[in-house]
Amino acid sequence: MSTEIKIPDIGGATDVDVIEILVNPGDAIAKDDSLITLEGDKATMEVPSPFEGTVENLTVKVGDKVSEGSVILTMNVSNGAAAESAKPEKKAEKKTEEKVEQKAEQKAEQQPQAKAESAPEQEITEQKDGLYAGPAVRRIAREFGIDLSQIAGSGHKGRIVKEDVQQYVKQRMQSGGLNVAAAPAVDFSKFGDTETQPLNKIKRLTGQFTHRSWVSIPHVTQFDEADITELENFRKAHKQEAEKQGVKLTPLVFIMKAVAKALKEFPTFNSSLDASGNHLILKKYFHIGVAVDTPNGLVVPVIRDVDQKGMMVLAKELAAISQKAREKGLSPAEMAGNCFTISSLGGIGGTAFTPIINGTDVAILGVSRAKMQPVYQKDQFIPRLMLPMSLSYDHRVIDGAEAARFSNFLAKSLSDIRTLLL
Ligand code: CAO
Repeated sequence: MSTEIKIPDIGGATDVDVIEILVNPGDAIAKDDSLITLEGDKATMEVPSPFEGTVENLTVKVGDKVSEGSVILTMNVSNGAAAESAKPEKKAEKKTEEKVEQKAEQKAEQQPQAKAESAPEQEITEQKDGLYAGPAVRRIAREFGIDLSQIAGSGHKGRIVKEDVQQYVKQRMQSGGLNVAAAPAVDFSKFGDTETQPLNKIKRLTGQFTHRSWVSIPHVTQFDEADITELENFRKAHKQEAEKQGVKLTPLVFIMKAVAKALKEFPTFNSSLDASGNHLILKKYFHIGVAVDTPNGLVVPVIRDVDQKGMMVLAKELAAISQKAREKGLSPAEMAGNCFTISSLGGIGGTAFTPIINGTDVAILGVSRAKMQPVYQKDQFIPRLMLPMSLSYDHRVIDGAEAARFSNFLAKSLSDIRTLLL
């Protein structure tokens, strides 16, 4: 018999948010199984099924607002249950999170031998994911982006209790901060003259971001070289012409273009992990952050849609945004939305370095100063201009072989200028 299942008496609360749908069409439901979870101002509550039967259609979705009497779903109610339903209906019990938790705790304490199948315990703790955890614990996990399946429950029959979640968060924070003792305060003036200067805001923020990235991302750096002899010839040939248009054509512009091409070829590099760390978000746009050295410290403006822009446009944008970064400072919007970052120290010097991944990126390319080197080709050493590249990547997302392929691709693109210009 097809029956509409409605929101029972929820203590007069109205327009309460539906935060979880716990069943799907076709699911066989026992009486008192939880159907949906609601979140009011003060509590979360699960709505139990008044009957046994099979779910036909859901009429609510996450984010809907419901009140007493709103239809949640239609259910094909089993015969026995239908007969049962003819009896005076037991008023649905309102389960605030405190009540539910308390009930479960009391039960666990009073009846340690209670069977796992016992109906009240299932009603309170088990849901579609097969994990035993009450609504309050689930809500905390949701708020902190925690995957409950990662937590071993210490409660009765492996139930996950609030303390388990707290302990998990504590452990994660400690491992994130490496749980090392704070550096001792040293009075350096004991050893000679000193002067104390406060760190400016940019340096303090950069410190926080790079520290977080350094301790929370397993970095690996892949070193490689690109033969940019042809690229440099092309650049020099067009430098003056570009200058007439007020544009400074540096190797970085070609590198940006080659990176956008490589990101298209290797989509994993154009992604971010979500907050839970269990999903990869692949981006369909190609915005590249470029580290800029300013008198106040390091900032990373983002050049948008690099794949769609020509060299001259990119060179103009890079010059304008790095000048703004140095003279006026950047707005948060100008530093947001990066997919990948390039840190070029090529104008200054060095042979290689290990760049730290920027924010939610999964990789960063460090570029050092190109140098003429003897390269063995066709049975002889010939002078070629070689560009050192240092690709740091997040090993949770990218494997070494993939990084080596990305790096090879990048080197090949840079060594064949035609592929970049086409
Ligand atoms: N190899 C050899 N020469 C290079 C080169 C390379 N890899 N990269 C740049 N050059 C040359 C340029 O061609 C230019 O020479 P010419 O004037 O003769 O053409 C000169 O070095 C200066 O370049 P530039 O630094 O003005 O321009 P750019 O486009 O290479 O870089 C910018 C722009 C904003 C990235 C750069 O000025 C900058 O701030 N770099 C520092 C980034 C940084 O601090 N990274 C570290 C982050 S971690 O702390």
